[in-house]
Amino acid sequence: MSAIASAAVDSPMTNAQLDQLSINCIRTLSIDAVQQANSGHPGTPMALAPLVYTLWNRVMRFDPKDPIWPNRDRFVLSNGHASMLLWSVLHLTDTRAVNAAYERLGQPAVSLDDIRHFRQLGSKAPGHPEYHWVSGVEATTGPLGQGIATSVGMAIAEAWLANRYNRPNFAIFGYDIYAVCGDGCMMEGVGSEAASLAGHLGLDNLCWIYDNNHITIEGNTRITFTEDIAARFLGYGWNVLRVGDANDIDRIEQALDIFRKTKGRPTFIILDSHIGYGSPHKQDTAAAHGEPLGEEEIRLTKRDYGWPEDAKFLVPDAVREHFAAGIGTRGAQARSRWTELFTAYRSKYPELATEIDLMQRRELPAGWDSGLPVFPADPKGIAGRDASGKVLNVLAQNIPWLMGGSADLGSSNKTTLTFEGAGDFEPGSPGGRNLHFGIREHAMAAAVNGLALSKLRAFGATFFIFSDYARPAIRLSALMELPTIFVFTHDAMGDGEDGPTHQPVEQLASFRAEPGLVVLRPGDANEVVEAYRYIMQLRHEPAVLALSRQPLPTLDRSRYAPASGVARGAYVLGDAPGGKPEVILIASGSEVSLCVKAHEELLAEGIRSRVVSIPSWDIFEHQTQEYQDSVLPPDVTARVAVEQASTFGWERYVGRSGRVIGMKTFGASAPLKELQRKFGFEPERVTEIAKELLGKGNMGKKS
Ligand SMILES: Cc1ncc(C[n+]2csc(CCOP(=O)(O)OP(=O)(O)O)c2C)c(N)n1
Ligand SMILES: [Mg+2]
Repeated sequence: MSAIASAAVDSPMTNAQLDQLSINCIRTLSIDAVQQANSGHPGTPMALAPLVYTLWNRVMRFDPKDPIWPNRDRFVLSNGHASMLLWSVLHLTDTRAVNAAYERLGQPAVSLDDIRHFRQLGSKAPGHPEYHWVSGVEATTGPLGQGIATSVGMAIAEAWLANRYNRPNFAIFGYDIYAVCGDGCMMEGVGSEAASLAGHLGLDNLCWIYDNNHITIEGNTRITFTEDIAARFLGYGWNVLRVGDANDIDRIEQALDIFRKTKGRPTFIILDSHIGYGSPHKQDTAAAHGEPLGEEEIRLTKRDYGWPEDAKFLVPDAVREHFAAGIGTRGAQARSRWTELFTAYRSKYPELATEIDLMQRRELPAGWDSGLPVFPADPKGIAGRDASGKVLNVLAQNIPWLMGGSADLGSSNKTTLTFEGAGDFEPGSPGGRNLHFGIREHAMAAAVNGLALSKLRAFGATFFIFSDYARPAIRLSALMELPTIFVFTHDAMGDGEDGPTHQPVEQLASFRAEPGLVVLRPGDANEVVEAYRYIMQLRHEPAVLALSRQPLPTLDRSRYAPASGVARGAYVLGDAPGGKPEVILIASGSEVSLCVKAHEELLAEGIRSRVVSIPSWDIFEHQTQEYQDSVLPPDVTARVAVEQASTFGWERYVGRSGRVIGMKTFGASAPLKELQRKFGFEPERVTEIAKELLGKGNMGKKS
């Protein structure tokens, strides 16, 4: 009879036996799920089961009955391919599900049936951890390096929250962030950026545990990764610890204890492990990384664990009870103490408590949009980035938990919060609202995700062209349905002389292609205001704001439609008097005023022109067909779209017979005016094409 069966039948087990039983249960669930799915990653769950067991059952303050309790410790599985670790532990701790409206539901976050259907459609045990799909997942991971980088934002958030809301005897926020990572996370650039930032900021609430198994997909890391990682993290200013045996749960607990006592710097624990631990033929090989062990090897491995060889998806009652007695009891007590504390806090500091409540539900405080500027008509106008700076400064005063920063371009992006008391978030001084990410765009975007996961409203900024350096994290923002804000200035050729390295071409098209991401390119200062008004009300979508570097004329809204049309994505700015248009000019951003000029010229020539501002395709396409047709009547086929960006995708608005003035090449280094001439962004070019479409062009004349 196996150890588990005999123990269950005979005498009660010792705690050490229960520990081992629980660890082996995580291992065997992982092995069985991968085998059943015939796909997945068994080896790392087998190796890290003791770590995850120790962290969850002995250390973490997490109440499985309320996985969104604000003061819980956070667990991020940055090596997301090891997802079965998370599914196993969420199942064994009986973590409960929460829906998007933040009401707790009765059902389990991950049922045994979900695990049996690992990686299958609809299962709450998908291939990689997915926030918003499975309760208890703190961040979507899978693209290596993202989880650890996101955890830095979570740590910034905790420090900020504690600084703002804690009062003497009221430690409302005081949680830790644990991230587990592997060689891949250590090799990815974003991990290095994030580690450097966390070390600089001295985030002592942050602990990364590195699974040092010397294995990646192509084999032993001696072929790719031989640096001294401890030296690297010491260089970053982290506290570096080592646990030489991933099965030594007491040592693991000690290391985690040292982390909790370490002040002034983050902790990095190097955990030496054996991928595929217990598998006689696959341990320590790349074969254990990403394929099922196979039935025979599973039998041998279970024998090694002292587990019934033929049992599948076996969860002994003793394991469930052991978790209930560990994290279950500890978590419930911690949460109920906190709830009591928060009740007292609410009566003593009602305003602060209300802020916390609102934040948790992603709601905005009363008066959040009061005092937003209204920009008077002005032919000289104001740059999109300058208007944005003014708006952000008003919003941040109205919304105390709105914060963010730039990747060293704050003065160019105009994202610096300059009002009295805005302050900087700095090492040892975590109260400021201005974050300084340094020239680390990717870590910035991931950190912004971490801030948003912590329920703060956060923005990150850089030049639009460098959004490419942040893209993987922005994609995760959309996948996680986070209301993050990315402020990208220098959105076209406005920085003419900097040349093609700095001139975005394909960025708008590619962000527009991203599901769930709201892309806005406002056409004048009042559209910037309305864009922010729209963005701030988003609760589950990230927004990318593309803003001009150069001044754009502020349209006279007594002559043209109000900028509130932004909320519908596209709107008719100006029309021919009385009657249907014969040609439609469509533009976003800096090309809106250009098209307005062309529109006026066409009207003067007796051509019935309509000009449409389309700051956001995404928003427009969510309007009713009726509205869309009212802006772009299907039977008006003479259409010209103008945008200083790739023409890719514009066919959908101009149709087969329309024309697009856009970019088909990279830009060039020259003053903006010359570039506008070279690439055809001039009103004359627009009118010429419009007339051509109407058969009224100067046919013989060369343009
Ligand atoms: C950014 C990114 N690149 C590539 C992959 C594909 N991938 C998944 S796991 C893996 C190997 C990871 O090695 P390691 O982190 O050491 O994990 P272990 O095999 O030790 O669990 C790779 C290349 C990925 N998920 N993300
Ligand atoms: Mg590895």
